[in-house]
Amino acid sequence: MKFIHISDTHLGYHQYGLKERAEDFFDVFMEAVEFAISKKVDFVLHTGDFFHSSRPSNQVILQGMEVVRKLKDANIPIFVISGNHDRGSQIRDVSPLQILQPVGLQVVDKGTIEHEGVFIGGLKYISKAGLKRISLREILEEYLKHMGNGFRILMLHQEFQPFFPDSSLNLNTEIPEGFNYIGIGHYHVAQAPFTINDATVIYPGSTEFTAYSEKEEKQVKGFFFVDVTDKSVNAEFIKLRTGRPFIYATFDEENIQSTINHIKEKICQLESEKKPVLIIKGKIKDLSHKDIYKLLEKEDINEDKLLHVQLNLTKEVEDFAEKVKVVSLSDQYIQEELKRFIDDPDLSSKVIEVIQHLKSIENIDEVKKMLKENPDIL
Ligand SMILES: [Mn+2]
Repeated sequence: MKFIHISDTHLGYHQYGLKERAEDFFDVFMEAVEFAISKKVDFVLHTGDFFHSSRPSNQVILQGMEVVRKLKDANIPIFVISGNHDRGSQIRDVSPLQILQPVGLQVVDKGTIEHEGVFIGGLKYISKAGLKRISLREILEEYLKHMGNGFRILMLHQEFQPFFPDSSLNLNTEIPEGFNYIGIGHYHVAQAPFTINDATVIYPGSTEFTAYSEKEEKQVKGFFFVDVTDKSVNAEFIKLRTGRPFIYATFDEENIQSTINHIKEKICQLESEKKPVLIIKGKIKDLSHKDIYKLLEKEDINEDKLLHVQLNLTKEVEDFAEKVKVVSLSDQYIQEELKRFIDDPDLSSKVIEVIQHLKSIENIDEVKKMLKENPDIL
């Protein structure tokens, strides 16, 4: 038996407000689907965040349909769970994945199904607040009672230690013995396969870059191609070719030329047909963001060579009156400040979650609409 396991495709994510970025998320998803078809796999597993939003646009729903239909035409079923991004409001609405069920997407948000002797248990994302009311382990023990003697797959989209250091969920204690394959979404950095209670645990990571993370700088995005013989699992990581290349540079105000040279060298080395995104990180003292854009322009590092420049720079300015350091708003800075400011760790992580969600929305009307449609997000 063969299958591919893909996760966190975030279809419809207009990263940096660019339509090209949204297309990138579609391209890599299609590449994985084409791979699955070429290998004639028995099925596809998707462990959540199929869509970036629980309210994908009509165009993005059509893209989702194209993905599912392509597999259906090749007679390959696809099983999916809802992630935190696409599970929908739990009170007023359903997951957008349900829209794709009539074209063949099989949503396994709760419970188990059997597919040609293979048992698949799925559980949609449950928030930290939700996990206070229920026990993950008890749910999974119940699943095992409904699974026969065949190969047993579990699909999850949760925050587990050590990948989410603030989480109280531990794979060793939460997952009962009895599964053969545990596929987990949500963490965007792919991991080498490992074993828990005789089960192979697979983290495919996301198929594209969604937010800057140091851990992802040297990583290539992909998915797993899994071959199972007599319950023994061989999982191979398949790199995606059609993703957007990213170039990372650390800005050094004392030695600007070395940063520039590094960027130019990296651009030259690229073999992708797609123009890269440049991420510049580090600290600036006297320069402004505008100065950096001008500097790049002067060096001919412009839109002919790049799709987008993202400045993740921290500016330290001394405020003469207060002697307080004003630091520009980086993601990490905001999160640390919020944790300090809001004493309750659950509440601060909820607020961070909401902010992360809002970040992908481009204008205030969309924010208002989202809050109105998803009142339980708060
Ligand atoms: Mn995700």
